[in-house]
This record gives sequence, C-alpha cells and structure tokens, in this order.
Amino acid sequence: MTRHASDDATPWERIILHADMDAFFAAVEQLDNPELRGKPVLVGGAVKRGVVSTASYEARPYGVGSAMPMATALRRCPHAIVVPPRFERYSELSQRIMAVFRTLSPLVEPLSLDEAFLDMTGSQRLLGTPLAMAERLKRDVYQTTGGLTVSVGVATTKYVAKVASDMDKPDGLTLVAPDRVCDFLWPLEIRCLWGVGPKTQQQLIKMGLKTIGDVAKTNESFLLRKLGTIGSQIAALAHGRDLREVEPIRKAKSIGAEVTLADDITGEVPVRNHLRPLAFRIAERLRHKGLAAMGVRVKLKTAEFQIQTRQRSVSPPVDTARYIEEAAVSLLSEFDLSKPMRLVGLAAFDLKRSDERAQMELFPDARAVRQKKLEQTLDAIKDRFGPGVIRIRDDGD
Ligand code: TTP
Ligand code: MG
Repeated sequence: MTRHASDDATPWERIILHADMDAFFAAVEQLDNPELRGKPVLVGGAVKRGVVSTASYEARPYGVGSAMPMATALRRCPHAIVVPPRFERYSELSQRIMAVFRTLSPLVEPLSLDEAFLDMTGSQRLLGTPLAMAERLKRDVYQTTGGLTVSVGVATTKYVAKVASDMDKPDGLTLVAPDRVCDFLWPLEIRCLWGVGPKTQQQLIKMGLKTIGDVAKTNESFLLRKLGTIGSQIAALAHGRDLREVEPIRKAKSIGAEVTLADDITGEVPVRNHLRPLAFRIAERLRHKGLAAMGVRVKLKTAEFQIQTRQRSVSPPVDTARYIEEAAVSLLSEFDLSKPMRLVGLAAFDLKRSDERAQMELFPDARAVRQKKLEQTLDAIKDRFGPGVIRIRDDGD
C-alpha cells in the first residue's frame, strides 16, 4: 500500500473512494478457470483482426495491454493464453461488485463495468477512518466475488482518488491525505491529468510542461489564453481542486427501438442497414436525456417468431449513433443470420449521465468528442427545422 499520509491533522472535507477492478475481464477468467491462474492471459477476439480487451498482470511485463491488436500481443507474449470474452459473465459480476459498493454508501457512481466512485463522507462513525473504509471495500469485494481484487484510491476529490487508484495496481490501496495532495500530484506526468484529452496534453507538452507540478506553477491566465476554458479547469486539477460530486445513477434502464419489416430479410447486410437508423434514433434520445450507455443489445426475430438477443458492454460509455452502430454490428457474428428475419431491434442499456460536467471524464478521446459534436449539430438542425430535413442514409456503407 502507498500512503501519502500526514499526521491526519487536516480534516477530510469529503471522503471519496475510487475503486477499479484489476485486469477485470482476465481476472474473471482466472477466477472461473483455475488453470489460468498465475499465467499470462489475453482476453479478446481470437480472430486474426481481433484486439485485446485486457491482459492479465502476468502478461503485462511483455508490453501487452488493452486495445492492442491480438497479433501484436501474441508476438510480444507468444505463450499467452487467449480467451474469448464472456460479456454476460462480466456484467453479472459487475452488478455484484456494484451491489457491494452500495452496501458501503448510497452514493455510488459507476464509470464503467469495473470502476466506480463512492462518496463515503459521514461514514466514519460506522466504518472508521478513510483507510479503514478502503480496506473494508477491498475485503468485501474479494469475499463476495470469491477472489477478485480491486485497487482503491482515497482522497477528498474525485480527481485525486481516480489518479490514486492507479498508483499501486494490482490489489492497491493509495490514500492521499488532504494536506499531501500537491506532494502527490506534482511529480506526476501530464498524462495523469485525468479527463484531459490527448490533444490538449500534447499542447501542454509543447508549452514545455512535463509534470503536473509544471502546470500548477504556470500562470492560470496564460493557460486560459492558450487553451480556453479548459485551461482554468486544468489549472484547478493541477492543484487538486475538483468540486465534482459523486453522482449516482437514478435507475438503470434502457432505451431501445425496433422495426418490424414488411418483407423478411436474410443475411448480414440488410440487418446492418436496419440497425443504422435505429442507432440514430437511440443516440438522439440518449443525448436528449443526457445519458450515455455502457451496454448495447441487438434483438432479432425470425420469420418463425424465434427471438435471439446478444449484448455487449462498451467502454467508454456511448451516446453517438456511430459507436452504438459499431457495437451492434460487432454482435452480428454471434447470430445465426441464415434464417429470414422479420424484426430488428436495438437497445442501449447500463445508462449513466453524460451531462456537461461529466463529459470531461467520459469522452477524453478526440475522435469521440468530434463524433458527438457532429451528431449534436444534427440534433440542433432537426430541432430547428423538423425531422424531415435530414434523411438517415440507409444504404450500408
Ligand atoms: P480497465 O479498468 O481499463 O482495465 P483492467 O481492469 O483490465 O485493468 P486495470 O487493472 O489496469 O484496471 O478496463 C476494464 C475492462 O474493460 C477490461 O478488463 C476489459 C474492458 N476493456 C476493453 O474491452 N477494451 C479497452 O480498450 C479497455 C481499456 C478495457
Ligand atoms: Mg480495471
């Protein structure tokens, strides 16, 4: 355990925990199959063009990790065992883990299947010190899941808790006492400015800033002039100032749309063509409600009224038609598409809020931000001129 603690003389205004499961998908595979324990495991598409979802900690020293092409990963770590993902199992364990979190605090904000913030302010009488709270959480997750480990960061802000949880992985516990925040943050590299996209990070580096301490020592009005409003947000983060609250989702629901076809269709291409407009409708409704989805589900009904559904998790959460469609299309290989179909359905589930304040952390990727802006512009045009103006292209690609 790393402990950036002092004599604890400074009071904790808030107690925020960030918990992130270690090598989540791979750890689940090792939990369910003892033969995989202690071995390098890659979870991901076994097909040639597949990518790695995650790598077990035994595989990571070989320089493999999430989002890497499977072929590259296997070149670097040829003895790794490749396991196809089982999203339903991960989702089931995720729900169990989130339920454990909710026994410790009513204020739990899941960020993805395997991570969440907890606001534990006011729980001292029940659970003891902030350190005791984190130890309790780790123990409860381990016991409830039968052996999964979680890394925890404890601080007075979401930002510092998030960075801290990553410091001592796997099975980590990093506590940053309120008066040690700058000591903790300032030596870290710019890339630890969580929520700041790669492009902005590049700009900071071009300005000659290497560490968070360098940013903290830079004049705030200079950052504002160079980077716009994000400049002052960055300055605040660099000093560990972050007023964002832990925002629990009100109720897990889903948003779906389906179309019953006049004529039955057969094969992948026509199904894809019907998924696209559904993805547009769902994305629009998500954005109107300020939500993003961590799961996507496709439903098909055969001409004989047999219903098949397949679902998967998506990370980071999606609220654009393009990414919903991508996830939906990736599920099609799991269906038997040789039969004629009479209904195509699509749903987004595991919804979380994606309001402006949350956006900074939800969509750090520039490509996703561009896609969202594009689709928001379309929303605005439609709101202004009515839905007839934009015709959704329905012709594949
Ligand atoms: P992460 O928490 O980012 O990674 P991790 O839990 O595997 O490892 P770490 O110990 O570093 O936290 O993501 C959680 C799960 O989400 C991960 O197990 C697999 C999935 N995932 C993908 O499918 N693709 C991705 O690119 C990433 C980053 C994660
Ligand atoms: Mg994780």
